[in-house]
Amino acid sequence: MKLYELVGVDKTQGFSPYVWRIKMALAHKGLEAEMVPLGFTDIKDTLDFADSKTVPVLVDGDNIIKDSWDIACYLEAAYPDSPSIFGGSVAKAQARLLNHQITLPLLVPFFKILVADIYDLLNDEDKDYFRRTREPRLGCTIEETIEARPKLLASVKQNLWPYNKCLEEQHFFGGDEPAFSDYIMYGIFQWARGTSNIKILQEDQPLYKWRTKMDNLYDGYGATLVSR
Ligand SMILES: N[C@@H](CCC(=O)N[C@@H](CS)C(=O)NCC(=O)O)C(=O)O
Repeated sequence: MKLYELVGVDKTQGFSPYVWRIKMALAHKGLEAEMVPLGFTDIKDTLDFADSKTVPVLVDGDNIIKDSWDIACYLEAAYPDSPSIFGGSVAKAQARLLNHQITLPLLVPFFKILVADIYDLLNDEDKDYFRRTREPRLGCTIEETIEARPKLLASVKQNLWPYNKCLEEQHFFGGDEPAFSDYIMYGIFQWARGTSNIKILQEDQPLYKWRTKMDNLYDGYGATLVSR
């Protein structure tokens, strides 16, 4: 099995939130994949065979799967005898909602908070590509996002409220045990950990304690990503 992931200059430190979901899902199922590190400008040509412009892409024998949600569904169906990633069809339906729900309140502001630090991790060719593609989306230069960080951090903290509240009442988003909903959320915090030293969570928050539990899963797999 091969999993294609996104890296900067350091090819050992994959930082894509979408790839981390799948890394955790593979660990959940006790599966191992060979990681294939790609820079932003490698993605298009390398993943042409998969008809994908983004990572993650998973190759499992003759099966080529793109998009993190579809990869999770594939793993669940292809490996029914190992622990369920979703924990049942209702939980899967709810994870699908979470997958979309986090986009505007979390992924978008996280991206704006992290974008300048992500830029710093890239090689020169990827830096050019990243600036050219991201600045039109941001509506400002990468450098100008730094000024907006305090405001964005305040809105992220507010948008994290339901997730903190939920974790006051249960151990994981999956309930008593971690499930794909947890990996979707954890991917966002891995993205932040691997790219920036900005502190997003406070020690007294349920999400902070949950992240520590997530770090400790599967022999501390998530914590192998170096904090910036
Ligand atoms: N919906 C996709 C999104 C994947 C995605 O956006 N991946 C980013 C890395 S975090 C990517 O490969 N971007 C390539 C590019 O922007 O050129 C999924 O869930 O897999």
